[in-house]
Amino acid sequence: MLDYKLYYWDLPFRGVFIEMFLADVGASYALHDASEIYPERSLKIENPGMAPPYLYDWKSKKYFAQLPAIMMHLAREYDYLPKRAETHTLALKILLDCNDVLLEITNYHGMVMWNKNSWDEFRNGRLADWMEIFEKTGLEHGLKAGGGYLLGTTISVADIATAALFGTMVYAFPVLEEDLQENAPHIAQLVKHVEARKPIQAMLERRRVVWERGYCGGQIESSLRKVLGQ
Ligand SMILES: N[C@@H](CCC(=O)N[C@@H](CS)C(=O)NCC(=O)O)C(=O)O
Repeated sequence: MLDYKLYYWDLPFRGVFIEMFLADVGASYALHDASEIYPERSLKIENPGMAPPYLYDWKSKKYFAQLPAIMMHLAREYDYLPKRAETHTLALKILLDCNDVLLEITNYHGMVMWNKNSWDEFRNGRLADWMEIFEKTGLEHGLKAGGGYLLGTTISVADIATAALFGTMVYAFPVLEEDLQENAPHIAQLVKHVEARKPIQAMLERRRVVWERGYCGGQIESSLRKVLGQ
């Protein structure tokens, strides 16, 4: 019997957060195409959600939507949340930050395509600021040269999410590796550290055969590739 069903597209974007977490804790899951729920059944499932990813938890026989909520559900189940009130709250804040970055890099669900000016402004402004926010948070709470984690001395859901966010971004768009190194060198190191954890490494190797360098898909990914010259 499997532990979970994950409904998502054949893309890393939001799904990779969940897959990295499930790999790290050794949970078993089946991948289902998001179209099995979205859009026709979105309102019919228990705990309805607007859009993928959807996680079905076989133990509770419940569906969950909204990436940060899914990550919190898993983190609680597998004890991947910091114990102290401040860092516990920060773990949720980091998940929400990740989701904001995903929304911003897709220019709010691809409402408007990127052009050189708008992208350069975002890349040198808010994207750089986001990277610094993660860096500063890590340095304040546990990240050091050569080791440590974002919120202390043990891995938490915040580390998996941060690695899923920036690791996927720089894998899909290698020119952004320099931005990460410059604005958040300790986060760049954390990404490598988390991606090198054996079960995560094996999962990424397997999935990247399918995903290749894909990111969020659609016209917005094409416009990102165009402005980045990739
Ligand atoms: N806030 C939601 C966003 C969900 C979302 O935008 N899903 C994308 C794929 S990553 C999708 O398929 N959207 C279709 C839609 O919103 O209609 C979450 O964090 O899970």
